[in-house]
Amino acid sequence: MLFPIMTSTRTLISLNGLWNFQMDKGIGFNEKWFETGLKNPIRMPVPASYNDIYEGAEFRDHVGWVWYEREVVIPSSFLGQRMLLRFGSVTHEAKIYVNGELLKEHMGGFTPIEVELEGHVHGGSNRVTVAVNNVLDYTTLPVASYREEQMDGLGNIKINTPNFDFFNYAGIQRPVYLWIMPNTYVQDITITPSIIGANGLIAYTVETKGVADVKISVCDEDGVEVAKGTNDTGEVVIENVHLWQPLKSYLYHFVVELYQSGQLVDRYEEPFGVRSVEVANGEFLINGKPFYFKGFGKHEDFPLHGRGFDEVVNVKDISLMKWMGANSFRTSHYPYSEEMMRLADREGLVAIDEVAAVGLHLNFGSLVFGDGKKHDTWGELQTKHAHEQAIQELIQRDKNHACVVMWSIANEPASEEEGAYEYFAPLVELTKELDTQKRPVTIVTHMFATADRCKVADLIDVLAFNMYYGWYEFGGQLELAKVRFRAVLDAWTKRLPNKPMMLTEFGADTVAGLHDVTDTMFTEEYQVANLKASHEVIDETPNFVGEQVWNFADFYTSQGVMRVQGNKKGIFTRDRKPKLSAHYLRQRWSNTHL
Ligand code: GCB
Repeated sequence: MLFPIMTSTRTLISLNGLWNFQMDKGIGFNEKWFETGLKNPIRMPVPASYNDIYEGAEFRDHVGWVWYEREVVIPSSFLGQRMLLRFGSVTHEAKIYVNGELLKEHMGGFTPIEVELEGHVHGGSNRVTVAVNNVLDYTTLPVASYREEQMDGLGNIKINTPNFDFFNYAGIQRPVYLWIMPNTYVQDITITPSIIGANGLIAYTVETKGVADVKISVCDEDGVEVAKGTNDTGEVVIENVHLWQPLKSYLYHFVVELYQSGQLVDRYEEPFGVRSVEVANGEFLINGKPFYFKGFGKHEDFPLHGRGFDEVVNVKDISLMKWMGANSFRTSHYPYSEEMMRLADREGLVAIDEVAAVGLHLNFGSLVFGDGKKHDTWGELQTKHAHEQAIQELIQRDKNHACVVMWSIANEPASEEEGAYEYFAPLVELTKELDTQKRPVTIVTHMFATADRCKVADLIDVLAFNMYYGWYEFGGQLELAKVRFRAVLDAWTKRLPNKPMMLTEFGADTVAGLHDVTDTMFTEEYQVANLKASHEVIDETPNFVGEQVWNFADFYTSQGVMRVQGNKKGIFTRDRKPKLSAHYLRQRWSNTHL
């Protein structure tokens, strides 16, 4: 899938800005708001999560449908061309109407939606209406429990409880565009680079709509053409190739032009990097050199915007990561905006790209906070279809990104329960089959899925652990935590001596400004001590290929007795001020031995 850009043959018009907005208490579809227009709209910025824009729990915690609407003026000169309405994402379910007509339905809140407009719009003013539903359940990714209950005095209440630890922000959270292009057009480009000696070998496939002659060329960063071809599928060689390297990126442009009778009809440019990724002998190799992941699990999360796209925050976050000596992040726990992935390509940040498969564990916490029953996670969940779709859409969208070095197809599933292997084996296979670059695949596991219990470890290329010794186990007892952590890792080394392993999460909740001389949980000093304790252990462990701290910044969550206005495991506060640990990590990560 192509990222929306302007070229000499394509026009891109932003539809960001203020849209009309209305909450729906269950009457919108009956009253046909898509036909009548919204009756009592308020103003809503797009892109943004709607939850924190207006006051009141009823607004923030609304469960169900909301409606967005705006007029889109189409110049008559565009009619007859291909017109796309393109949403970076709509979270989680969308029904998109144009002039009252339902043109698209989409489920899955973190991948783009394209709506073909030709034949459904006229020159002048057209009305776009988007009904957005934030309900999640046992069939969706992420996973949540959903039920309706009759409550005295309140009537029928919808209770939607996330099975994950971030706020269920929703709405039109990424940019919206009108994209106009010729009817004969480049539909997709797949680039598969490899390195042969000093040269880059670029295998490519160009998909087109309509009959045209295809010309492709590769341009370097100075705009100089370094390779060219005339087929829609083939290989070209870049001599003396500049490699894309972690923190030292180099991006070529793959330019596709379509010609009819010698006339240019469409042109598209895709940036790409030449690098190799491989797992061998317990190492993670980028361009044949061992790579050690230093960085974070993150969230798209910021005050007021919620999960809404924010270029300022993205640039700042990458700048802060570089300031710390970090070289990587995981898109925990859902695909991030395409703009962020392009920025990571440009800045040389390495990414583990994750689908929104979080919450696939029905026994985590259910004994304390849930219904107290023992569940059969893989028997009860019905996420297979959503999961396949999520993997397909992620790879379709992100396949050409140099920054993506590994796919994560789930976070903390019930990998220790019967049925996990059978659930995941086909999904790992699907991921490998779809990715022409054959990047490594991982499943991020939780700390209780130990080496003797985990059923998916043989399926994956890198063991990616979320382990909170010194927090969820042996909190405040770091000497004990180290002993347990060491034993757990030793058991993994014994089970899979040749598999690289890394931490994708470790850390401690820390309230900025809280201090103590003797290590005490929640203080800034304890966060440092906790990280140091983990470092002591992993530095002694063979085949350890990286550490990503949880989390880059504090982030908002559902309310609960474990969360103080959100999750406080950030190394930065939610508004990006450093805690003590930022300075400690900066020192460690600037150390070249890692
Ligand atoms: C985890 C989850 C992450 C949570 C984190 C925590 O293991 O993957 O989503 O936020 O723990 O802080 O508890």
